[in-house]
Parts: sequence; C-alpha cells; structure tokens
Amino acid sequence: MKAEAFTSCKATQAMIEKTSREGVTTVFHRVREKKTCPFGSGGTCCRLCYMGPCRVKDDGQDAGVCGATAETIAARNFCRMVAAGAAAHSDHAREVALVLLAAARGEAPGFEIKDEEKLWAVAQDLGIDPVGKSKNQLAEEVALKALTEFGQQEGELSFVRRAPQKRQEVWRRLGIIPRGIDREIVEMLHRTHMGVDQEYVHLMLHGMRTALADGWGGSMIATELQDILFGTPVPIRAKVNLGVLKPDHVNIIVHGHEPLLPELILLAVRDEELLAQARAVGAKGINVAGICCTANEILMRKGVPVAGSVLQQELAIATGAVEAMVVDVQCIMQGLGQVARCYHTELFTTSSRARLPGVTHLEFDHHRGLEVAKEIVRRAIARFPQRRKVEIPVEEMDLIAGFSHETIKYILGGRFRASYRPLNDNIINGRIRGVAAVVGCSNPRVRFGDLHTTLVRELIANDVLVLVTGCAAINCAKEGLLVPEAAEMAGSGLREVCEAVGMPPVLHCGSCVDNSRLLIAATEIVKEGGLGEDISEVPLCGCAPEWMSEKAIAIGQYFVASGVTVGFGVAFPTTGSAKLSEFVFGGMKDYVNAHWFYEPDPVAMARTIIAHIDAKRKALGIDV
Ligand code: NFS
Ligand code: SF4
Repeated sequence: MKAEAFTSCKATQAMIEKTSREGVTTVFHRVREKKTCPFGSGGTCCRLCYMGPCRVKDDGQDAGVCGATAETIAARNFCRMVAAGAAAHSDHAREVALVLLAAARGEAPGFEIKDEEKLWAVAQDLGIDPVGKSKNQLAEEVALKALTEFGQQEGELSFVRRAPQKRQEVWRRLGIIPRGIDREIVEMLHRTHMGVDQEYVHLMLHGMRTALADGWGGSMIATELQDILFGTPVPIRAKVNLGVLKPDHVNIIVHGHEPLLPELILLAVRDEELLAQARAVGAKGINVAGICCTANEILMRKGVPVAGSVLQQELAIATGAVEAMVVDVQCIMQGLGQVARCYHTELFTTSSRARLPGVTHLEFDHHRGLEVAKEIVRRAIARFPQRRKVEIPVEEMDLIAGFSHETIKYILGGRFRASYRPLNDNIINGRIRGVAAVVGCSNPRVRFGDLHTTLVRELIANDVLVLVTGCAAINCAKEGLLVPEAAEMAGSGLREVCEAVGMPPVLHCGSCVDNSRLLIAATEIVKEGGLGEDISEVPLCGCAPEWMSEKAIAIGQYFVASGVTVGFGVAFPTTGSAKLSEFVFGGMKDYVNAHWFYEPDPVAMARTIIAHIDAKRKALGIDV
C-alpha cells in the first residue's frame, strides 16, 4: 500500500507503513475497501420509513413510495445532519454547564472558576447582574441560566443578542431565531419524520434555526463556560505531530472533545507519588498529548502538545509508545479498539454516553473526577514495561495557539487600547485583503491535510488572514503555518501586519465548538465600524475542504445563516438534487445574504474565496 497516496505528512506515512507491515488495519486500509454510494452521497437515499428504503433519481418523475421527491429527501437528510451536529456540540455544552454548576457549589474537586472577567461578561450577556455577588454565587447563577437555554420553549436564546442588530433583524424577519436549543433539535427530528414537513425551503429554514441554536447556543455556551472554568486562551507556544510522543516517558493520549477529564489528568500527572511510580518502572516522567478537539482545548489553554488530528488516532497507538488513550465523545473511531489490542495500549472510554466493545470503561463523574484521573495515570504507568515494537516518528513542529477573539483584540490593538480598530483599518487599507476561516475535519477520501495546507498557503500568499480551528488547525500547524516565521509565505501586506505584531498569518482559534469565537470576532469587526453593518458585508469567507462529520454541516449551516459564505470540499450532500443544490448554492442568498459552495480542488477553492472577498470589498467601496 502506497502511504504517499494518502498524505504528504511523513509521520502519517511512516505509521501507515508500520501498520501495514504489522498486519494492523486502520482507517486508511478500510477506506480503500469501501465504495461510496452515489444516492447516499448526493443525499437522495431515504430510509426514514420502511415502505422504503428508497433511492430516488432526480429526473422530475421519480419519487419514493410515499411520493417524496429528490429535493425533499435530500433536504430532510441534510437537516438531520444539522440536528445531529447541533446535538453533539450542545450536549457537550450541557456537560460543561453541569460541571460549572457543581464547581460553583464546591461539589467538583479539581475544578474552580479560573476566569472571573469572563464570568462577569457572560453573566451580563445572559441578563444576570453580577454586582455584589461572590464568584461562586455568580457562577452558579450563570450555570443555571445556561441550562435553561436548553429547555426553553418560547422566546429567544440569550446569546443571539450578541449578533449585529442587522443580522438579528434578518433572523427575526425569517422567523428563525432559536427559542431553545433542545426544542429546535427535537423539532428538526420531528419535521423530518416520515410524512411531516415536505417542502424543502421550509425544511431548510428550520435547518438554519437549528444550526443557529448550535452556533449562538450550544457551541457558544461550551466555549464560554470552558473559558470560565479553565481560563480564556492567550497566545502560547507548543508542539505538534506524532513526534511529541516521548520514547522514555509514559505517554497518555487524551482524545475526543470535552476538556473536563483531561484537565484533571494534567493535574494528576503532577502528583509526586505517581511520578515516583513512573520512575520506578523505568520511565523518566509522564507525557500527556492530545488528539482531535480535546487536543485543541488543552493546547489553547495549557500548551499541551498535540499528537495529531482525527486521522492519526489509530496511528498514535501504532507507534507502540502509548500506554493509555482516554476518549470521551465524538470522532472516536471504533477501529481504535482493534488497534489497541495489537499493542500494549489500554484504551479507556470515560463518558456515560459512549462505550466501545471490548474497551475498559472508567466513567468520568465530576464529583470524583480527580480519582478517575489518577486511576488512569496509575494504569498507564503499569503498562509501560509491556512496550514492544516501538517506533515514534521524528516529525514534530512548533506552533502558536491561543487566539481567542479577546486575544485578537489585544494582539492587534495593544494591551492598553484593545480593539478591532487596527484589524479593520488594515482590511480597509488593503494590507489585509480579508479573512478566511479554514475549519473542520480530515477525510481519508482526499489527501489528508494537504487540502488544508495547499488552500491556506494560497490564501496567505494573497494577503488573506486565515483563522483555523479543529483538525484543520492541527494539520496546518504540522506544516509550520502557525508560527510567526510563516509570515514569509504571506503576501507583502499581510506579512507587514504579521511582522509588526509578531503574529503568524494563520491564527489558531481553538476547537470546533470554538467556531463560536469566530462568530464573535466577525461581530466585533462589524461593531468596530467601517466594514458594513452586518456580518454578510465583511470581506470574510469560511470553508471546510476535508470535512466528514455531521458537526461540520451544522457549523457550515450556522455560518451561512449568520451571513458568512461557506465552501466545502470532498463531496456535498445535496448534489443528488438539482433543486436543493440551487437553493444552497444560490437561493439561500435571498434569505440570509450568504450561501454554500462546493469545490473539491483546494486551489480553485482559494480562488473562489478570494473572489468572494474581493466582491465584498468592492461592495464596501474599499476596492484597492
Ligand atoms: Ni470538528 Fe473536532 Fe476533527 Fe472534525 Fe472531529 S475532531 S469537533 S468534527 S474530525 S474537526
Ligand atoms: Fe421512501 Fe418516503 Fe419512506 Fe423515505 S419516507 S423511505 S421516500 S417511502
């Protein structure tokens, strides 16, 4: 098997080859065996009832047994993806809110309120008066209010009021302001049940409302409450790629999405008694590294090294140097269990919501989280002497992360007059042509990581400031795009700005729930003035060239509904219906002033993004 065909990442290639040699099956081996189905891929396979399943041709004649047409089926499927993605982000947020509540009440040892400034700001945005309240009293009120946002039946989600006025009016006119997070998701599932909502535009409008309940609801709550608990990120240096695993240390990988248990594991590995135990088995120390968005969370706040992105999870174990891998929810491949059994790694599922067959389950309960963390570390140490077949790739790269929207304000505006003014001015004077968000997953059906880096190199060379999150951020980091020196690859205008403040041309803004930070950053740009009155007027574009998850669709949909045009690569789940595709790729503009586009080629995607940015500049009269 030719590992180079999958990616140019040398560490990944080496581990694909190692697993092939050792007869271990990974995502890269399985993807070759699985052909995609054109009906499923284009969105026109319906299995919502058992008069079917029905695979429907888009010829104006064909329909499912119930009479459902291609566009109805594709819209229902698309909207269900939005609902599932929104549910994932929001259920993560719910867990964080429950931990914040317990921490405020002193019932979650190891957790405390770290960022009081953020606590005050969030309290005010939730309509709570912080004055005269103790830290814990206020945190309790914030947690309780956040929890009501899930079950609320009427009215509007609180954070919607953070959006630019003009955008709120767009949503109100369309009747798509989310009432309650759970309500919109449940209604989306109801509407897409057999025989309910069968008008595709009507479905897609509720799809937008559900997505907004994620972006300005669930995801935003997750980000904000995590900042309160663990601190708002500031720029921090760290390392990335499989080379961060240490040959002479006990290696523990934290993988998944919730930073709750990982934060406690970071506490536990500083425990003197456990360190002594590690030394007693011949290790020099204990090394913690992350995968996926858990990695991004603890990287942003603690500078913990990142072992890799989603497609490297099995490969990390295949190094033979990982004593324990701890997973919680989302993007965890079932294949991990099989790979772990081929090495000495103990794999732990830790969320009450997720188990893998044949895998140790040690449940994270925030009332006794620190004990669970210590137990995991202890068991990892016990595995250290069982290592065999160790081969750690040498590749590792420096990066800077930690660009919360607050940080962007400071770094560009200066500590004494933190504001978005300098960023806006640099966009207006043309040094920065515009801003692109490059986010989302990796997908073994395309060259892993290469689409992200090809696209990003093209964008910065054309003076587009790039904001990255999720696995896209990890992949760009691995190629050295997240260090100040990368400014050398930027166009002269962007380079000048980056060099003046010492920042990279590609800013790591966090995990996938942290895409909510980008909504706030876009809003701050609008509020600063000079670049229009709505997010849709700013020279801004979003994309996920290697996407795969339903969460990515939810994110894309909330960006579009918020006025940001978004491009996806790989394949697009509406292409089986011409009508629905016309709507998402064009018609949506009439509703929200933004739309989706599909472009599998990264260079062509960069051109589309730049053209989009230029059109926005022209409309603002800042065409230079
Ligand atoms: Ni986002 Fe982050 Fe990665 Fe995709 Fe999965 S880890 S939540 S879904 S694969 S970017
Ligand atoms: Fe077929 Fe209609 Fe049932 Fe879908 S809902 S499976 S199109 S009969």
